[in-house]
Amino acid sequence: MVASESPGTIRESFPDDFVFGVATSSWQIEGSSSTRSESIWDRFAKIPGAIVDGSTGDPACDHLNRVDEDLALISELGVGAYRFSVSWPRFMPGGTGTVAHSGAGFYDRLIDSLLERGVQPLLTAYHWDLPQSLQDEGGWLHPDMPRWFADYCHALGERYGDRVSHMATLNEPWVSAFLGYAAGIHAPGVVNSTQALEVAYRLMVASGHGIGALTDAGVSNPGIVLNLTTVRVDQPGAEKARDHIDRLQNTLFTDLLAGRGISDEVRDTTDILTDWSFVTDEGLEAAATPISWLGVNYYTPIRVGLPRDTDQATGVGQDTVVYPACPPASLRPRGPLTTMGWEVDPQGLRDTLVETAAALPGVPLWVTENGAAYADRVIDGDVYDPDRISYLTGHLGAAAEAISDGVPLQGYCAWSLLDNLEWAEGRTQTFGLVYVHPESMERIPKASYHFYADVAKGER
Ligand code: NCW
Repeated sequence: MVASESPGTIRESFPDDFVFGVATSSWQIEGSSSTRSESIWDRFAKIPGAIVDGSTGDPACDHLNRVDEDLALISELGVGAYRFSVSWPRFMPGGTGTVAHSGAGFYDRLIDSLLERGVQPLLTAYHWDLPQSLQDEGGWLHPDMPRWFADYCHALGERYGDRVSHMATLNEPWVSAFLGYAAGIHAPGVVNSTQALEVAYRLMVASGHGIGALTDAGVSNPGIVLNLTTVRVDQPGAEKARDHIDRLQNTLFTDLLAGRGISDEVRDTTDILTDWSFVTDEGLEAAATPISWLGVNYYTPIRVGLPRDTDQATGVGQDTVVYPACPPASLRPRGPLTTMGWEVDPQGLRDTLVETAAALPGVPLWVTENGAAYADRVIDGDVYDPDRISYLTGHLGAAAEAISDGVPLQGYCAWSLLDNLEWAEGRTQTFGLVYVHPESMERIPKASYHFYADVAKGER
């Protein structure tokens, strides 16, 4: 075989300036809840059964006390970026007003230490841990929420904008709206599809105000992170449900960002639940505040089939209840599945990136999360996780192919650095490149950590 035909490394399939990173979020790793105010996830975790194994926000990964060890793990991984979120209840415990000296100082030290190690910090303002005091006022449904969120973002920009170029307002507003307000399986645990639709819109309005505030505070690259995915028909007859799910999963959010508002199809198919009278011209204008980058979290495609177990009263299949007003359908992931039950399909990442680039032309993209949960075991002090390595290999290949398709992809963050508190799944789902013992908190880099380090360093 001649040299030019040799496959080369994964690193070589990306441009030289492409950034490899790793991601976490505050509530999932920090712990030390006594040194911040209460978040909606602390309150939600107290509801019996809300979190499958009864986990609470403590100790999570005890990251507040082990930050040096975790920085060393990031450093040795050799990545160019670390995506983390600021805990709003730690930074601004009252929800509005005063910035907490100690809370803000923790992120100062984290950011400075990353920069000393040559790692670019990517900051997310809101990864689901809303101060409970704001929820008590009405949360994302409160008319003043865009202003409260903008003030919080402005304070973040003032404090860290000199050192952090890329900040995202929200992580996955789809999850906050539809898992938090329709399915009720995430905080605040509301089951009200009408409210879910309104929350989705209001989150995007608040994000637009947040983008404006970050810009005013001097942040050079404000953006947002969405969980987008390609939606496939699994059986003939499921086309209408597919289109509906695609609209509520993807285009509702990308249309608002692109200034296309809320489409007639979304309004028509959901008007049995809501008349959308809460939508205003000012709100739509705010939601379309230009972003300088978009983060895409991708894990799995959605495959839509005919109803399996249709609820006679609503006509909605059990599996699709998170998509308000969905025509009868069920979600039908095909194996291989991760332990989350999520289908493994790297082509889905390529398709998602191509579809997103078409929906938002000219907006630079990052894959801000991609990874897989598997049931890892420690054997003789090591964790061998070939399924995760195979998942990452496939998805990195798909990301490189998306670039060759013309997608302006600038970076990729693996989810996640650590086995952490997986929201309603507690500690039962592990996405980490690093194993974390649930009691001792000992960290053990898995085989996938060493694999990803080789990729980041160009050795693989
Ligand atoms: S649950 C979820 N995740 C995981 C979480 O650890 C992280 O904080 C999130 O950003 C991994 O990445 C995100 N996302 C929710 C996706 C739910 C898909 C459910 C589909 C049901 C139809």
